[in-house]
Amino acid sequence: MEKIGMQLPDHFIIGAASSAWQTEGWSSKKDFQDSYLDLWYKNHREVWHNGYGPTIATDFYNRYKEDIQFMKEIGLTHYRTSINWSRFLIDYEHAVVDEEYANYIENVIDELLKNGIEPMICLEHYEIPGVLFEKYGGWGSKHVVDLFVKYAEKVFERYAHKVKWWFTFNEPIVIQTRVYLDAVRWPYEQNTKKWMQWNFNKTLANAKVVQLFHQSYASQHKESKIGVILNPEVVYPRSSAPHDIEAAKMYDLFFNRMFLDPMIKGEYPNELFDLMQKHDCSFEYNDEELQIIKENKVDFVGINLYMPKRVKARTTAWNPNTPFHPEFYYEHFELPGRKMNPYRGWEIYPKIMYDFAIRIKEEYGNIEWIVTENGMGVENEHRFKDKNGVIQDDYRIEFISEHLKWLLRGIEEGSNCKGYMLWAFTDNVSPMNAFKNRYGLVEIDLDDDRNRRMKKSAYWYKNLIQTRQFEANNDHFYK
Ligand code: BGP
Repeated sequence: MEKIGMQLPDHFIIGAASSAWQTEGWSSKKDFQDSYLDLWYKNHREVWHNGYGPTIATDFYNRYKEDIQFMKEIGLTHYRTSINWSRFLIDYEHAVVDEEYANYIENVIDELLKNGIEPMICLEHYEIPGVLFEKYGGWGSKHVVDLFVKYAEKVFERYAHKVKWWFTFNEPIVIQTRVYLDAVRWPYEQNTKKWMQWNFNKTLANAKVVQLFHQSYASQHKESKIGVILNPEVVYPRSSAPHDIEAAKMYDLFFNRMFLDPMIKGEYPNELFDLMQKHDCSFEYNDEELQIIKENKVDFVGINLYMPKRVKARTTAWNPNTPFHPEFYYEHFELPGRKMNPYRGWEIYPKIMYDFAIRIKEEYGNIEWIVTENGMGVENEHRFKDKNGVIQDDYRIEFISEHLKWLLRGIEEGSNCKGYMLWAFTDNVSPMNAFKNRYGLVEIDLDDDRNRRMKKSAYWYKNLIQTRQFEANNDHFYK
């Protein structure tokens, strides 16, 4: 296909992402410091691909210096990861810091800065302490909300002067959707009310941490800001018929606006309150909490965008004896002829970048945002190695180019997007899929002591960062 040359805007960030639990491994973790993910792995290891999980992960805990040299070689200016709440403290009730882990975090931050890489730090990438999950029901508890704020305070006390980019949560909707709505993850309990309460409590926790940051740290560190990483899906109705459009609207309300609206605009959509009442699944809240949410909006947002969501109006009757699920209002729709990533089972549709960019501009006050994740997981990647052992991941280069192309078009039209972070910097552990689908610019060779090797995409990324130019398909979608 004919190619067009693309140019990155000035100061546009090109970075890469990962998280603590997906990379660090359990070195020096104390026995009681399990996170929710660790508990899941311990309790139901059979569902984790080939038995791999968070135990060793990529061993970043011991190999971060080596990895940061790869970041430097690629020319990354920004690296996103998380701090593992369950490991940062030895007493969650009183927020007593684990000095050993805190020291490690400090060393990672210093090593990044020394090598010219800005750390972007998230406070929770599913790493809620397991004991808080078991004792209080995790994010279903308002007490846990307050413990999270205490933890955040300890983190800010130590690192607020070094880190400019902060995030409260990564994808706050995910765990409870898998556990309490769909019951496909441990401990597999369908409970829509719990789903709602987790949604609300995380939104409240976000607001309280934003408040703390703004009141106590922002004035001393003028360049710092705090946001949240959300994973809204760009929803497309099957057709322009009103019933399909309504189905898409309902999906958007329950899964996207559930977090976008209160965190960016400070208010939940009114329709959501009506629907919760109608289906008897309201979260517990009071006016004071709504006021905290209203007054403490994020400074910017990170958006994880991987695939489109397509829905249609229900074609089969909803079983009235099952608990309420938003699917009451829609069914999934598979677009005939869609392009797929067969390993992950996700549709590839790069125009989501443009469509989301325009939406955030028009509906969310054109708030500053960055793409905090986008990427392509591929199984058995070693089959693409050339004679020098370098994975020739041209599919990933094309995936990134096409998504960036559409994102740049959104920026040209005024969307306030400041950067793009690839998921992921190295291959790492996914929930359940473990090392099955590889996402990294840098390969982790499990058969060779987790040896690291740059893939073709890492060289391409390096060139992108140096030249700030790339080529993309001149397809008919692009003007
Ligand atoms: C996002 C998560 C990441 C990462 C990524 C890839 O939802 O924030 O942690 O896991 O998805 O998805 P998966 O690992 O399930 O293939």
